[in-house]
Order: sequence, then structure tokens, then C-alpha cells
Amino acid sequence: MRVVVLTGAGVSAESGLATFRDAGGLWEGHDPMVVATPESFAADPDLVQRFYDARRAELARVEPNAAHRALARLEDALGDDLLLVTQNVDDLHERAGSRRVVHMHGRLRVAWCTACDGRHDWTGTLLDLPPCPGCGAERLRPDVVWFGEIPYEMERIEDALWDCDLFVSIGTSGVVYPAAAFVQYALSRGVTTLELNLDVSDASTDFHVSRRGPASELVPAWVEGLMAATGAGPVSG
Ligand code: BJW
Ligand code: ZN
Repeated sequence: MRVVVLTGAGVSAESGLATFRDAGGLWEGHDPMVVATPESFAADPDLVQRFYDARRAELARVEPNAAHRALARLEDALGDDLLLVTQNVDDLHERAGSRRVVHMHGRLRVAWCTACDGRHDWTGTLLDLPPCPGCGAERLRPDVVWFGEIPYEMERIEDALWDCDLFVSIGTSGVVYPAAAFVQYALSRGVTTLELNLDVSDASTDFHVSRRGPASELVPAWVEGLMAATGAGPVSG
């Protein structure tokens, strides 16, 4: 069985990372929906860099939760038949053991040089214009996808959606495109669709099945059920 899983901020909420649109999702009075644009960065780069510096630093203080770990177990069982697409810029899926992860909105721990187009692992601050390790230019920004920019690896994601048997959306509000359209794309291909979310989302009625509850409970239960139903166990070798 080929499965595509899409995760959003809700999968990392129980690790202690704030979501974007739930109560408490604001940062120092700034709406992330406003901060996350190239226009905001051009107008006030320090404000935007501080926003991402703070979130990058926070990653060192959080750990993957049971939902991340369950998805890593699912990859152990399904191997290449699972594609995990995340909108999250954190690295909690990888730290739980997932390897086939597409970060369609980029990664916090990577800096992108807009002078030479190089990408560099980054754990510290980007605020004081550190030089690019590749070309020396002081033009590093977080390697994240803002509104108006094109998400990463769209062709790979569309190919996987085109070819899967099951699409599962976990902890995302379903308001940001193109991810919000994946369920429609999957449905048009006759794919079975499942949503796991704490609450009703904008897209809940689109799914064949929509379950309510915390990701740390719903995801392990779904993964164990799927593995039992398909007889999938850890892939050896
Ligand atoms: C739990 C839980 C628990 C909580 N357990 N669940 C008009 C119409 C249609 C589209 C557009 C339009 N105007 C503009 C657009 C396009 C625009 C867009 O979608 N805008 C909308 C707002 C209208 N999109 C873009 O610009 C994108 N680019 C694009 O479209 O390019 C064109 C193109 C596409 C494809 C091919 C070719 C060309 C880019 C979008 C970039 C989004 N970037 C951000 C910031 C990333 C960096 C950062 O992290 O700061 O991505 S915005 C932000 O939203 C972030 C997230 O990944 C994304 C989605 O948020 P998410 O994950 O859903 O979080 P929340 O907070 O919204 O929801 C949390 C959910 O969890 C809730 O449902 C809770 O219930 C649940 N939950 N606790 C389970 N314990
Ligand atoms: Zn450079």
C-alpha cells in the first residue's frame, strides 16, 4: 500500500511548538501570517530574522512526540511506499527517525544565501548578517517558504499523490495552498483520504474519514491499525 502523509503544525504542538492559527499562535504581537512574507523581510529584515532566530533556538528545547515516532515506525514498515510531506520547518520528524521527509515549506536549521544560492546547515543567529560560508556575501535568510514563494519539491509530491492508495492529513488547518488542495487532488485520483486533527478544520468535510483528537494519540492508533491490517512489519535490511 502506497501512503502519502501530510503534516502541519498540529503534529508538533504537543512537543511544545506553537501552531500558527490556534490561540497563542502569535509571536510578540506579530501575526506570523504577516511576518511570513518576502515583503515583510524587505521592509524589516531584523524583525523577521529575530522571529526565525527565536524559533530556531526553540528547536533545541523540544523533542519529538509520540506522533512523530509513530510515523517513523510506519516508514520502517512501508519503506519507499510512504512519503511524508511536512509543512513544518522544524526537524522533529527526522529526530524521531523518519528519513523520507519532504519539507515543502523549507527548514529552520538551514540558511539560504540569496547571493550564491547556496544552502548551509545553521543553528545560530542570522540577525547580524553573518557571511555566507560559500561566497562571503552577507545575504543569508532562513530557508523557509513565505507567501508568494513556490513550495519545494512540488513535482515529487504530486507524483506521490498521483500514485498512492491513501492520503492522510495530520494537524493542519487546511487554509494554506497548495497543501490545502492535496485532498482534492487525491480525491480526483480515487485515493482514500483520512484527516487526523484536534478540531474541525476548513477541509474536514472533504475527507472520507475525519477523526478528532490529539496527534499523540490518534497517529499511533492509526499507524498500529494500518500495520495490523496490512500485515506490515519493520522492513529488514
Ligand atoms: C492539532 C493539535 C494536536 C493543533 N493534534 N492537531 C487565495 C486563494 C488561494 C490561494 C491563495 C490566495 N492568495 C494567495 C494564495 C496562495 C498562498 C495561500 O495559500 N494563501 C492563503 C492564506 C489564502 N500560498 C502561497 O503563497 C504558497 N505558494 C504558492 O501558492 O505558490 C504558487 C505555486 C504553488 C505550487 C506550484 C507552483 C506555484 C506558499 C505558502 C507558504 C506558507 N508558509 C508558511 C510559513 C513557513 C515558514 C514558517 O514556518 O514560518 O507555512 S505560513 C504557515 O502556514 C506555515 C505553515 O506550514 C502553513 C500551514 O499552517 P498549519 O501547519 O496548517 O498550521 P495552523 O496553525 O494553521 O493549523 C494547526 C492545526 O493543527 C489546526 O487545524 C489545529 O486544530 C491542529 N492541532 N494541536 C492534532 N495536538
Ligand atoms: Zn553565498
